[in-house]
Amino acid sequence: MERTLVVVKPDAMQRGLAGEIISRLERRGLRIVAMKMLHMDDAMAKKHYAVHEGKSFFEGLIKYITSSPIIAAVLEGPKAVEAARNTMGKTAPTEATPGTIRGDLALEIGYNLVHGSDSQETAKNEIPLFFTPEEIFTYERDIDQWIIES
Ligand code: IDP
Ligand code: MG
Repeated sequence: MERTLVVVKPDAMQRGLAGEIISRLERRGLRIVAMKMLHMDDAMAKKHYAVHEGKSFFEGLIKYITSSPIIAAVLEGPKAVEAARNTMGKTAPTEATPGTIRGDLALEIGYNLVHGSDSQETAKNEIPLFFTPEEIFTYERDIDQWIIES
């Protein structure tokens, strides 16, 4: 089953939107298989956002993501990467469709509330930065028979 990394970013934590964000992803049908609260330090932030190093917004992005504790989670489901990113909406919230997390709850690209892996390959690289294999659970929910086609 496909997995994706989700991060409830500092602005979402400060605005009390953690429950709302996780709830939207969970209600979509995605299964929470790992979750923790942590405060990312500089080194971890730079590793997580290494692909953006050198870009104009990089320093601001590192300052933002390390400015408050965050919640990291691994969500699982069919096409979990695509499902999570569609539920989040486009990176720039003003371009995100209403009904998405960013389209409903955010305005600025630098305060877009949530992170989601952009491919299965990215997810495989991002997840181990936040979770050890022991922290990721393998289980089924009774309701999965009504969400996931076998
Ligand atoms: P994503 O989070 O939708 O995958 P990316 O392009 O990977 O978007 O960018 C990572 C994060 O960097 C964004 O979510 C946003 O927080 C921040 N970011 C991206 N572009 C800009 C920008 O132009 N200005 C400020 N922050 C940006
Ligand atoms: Mg990205």
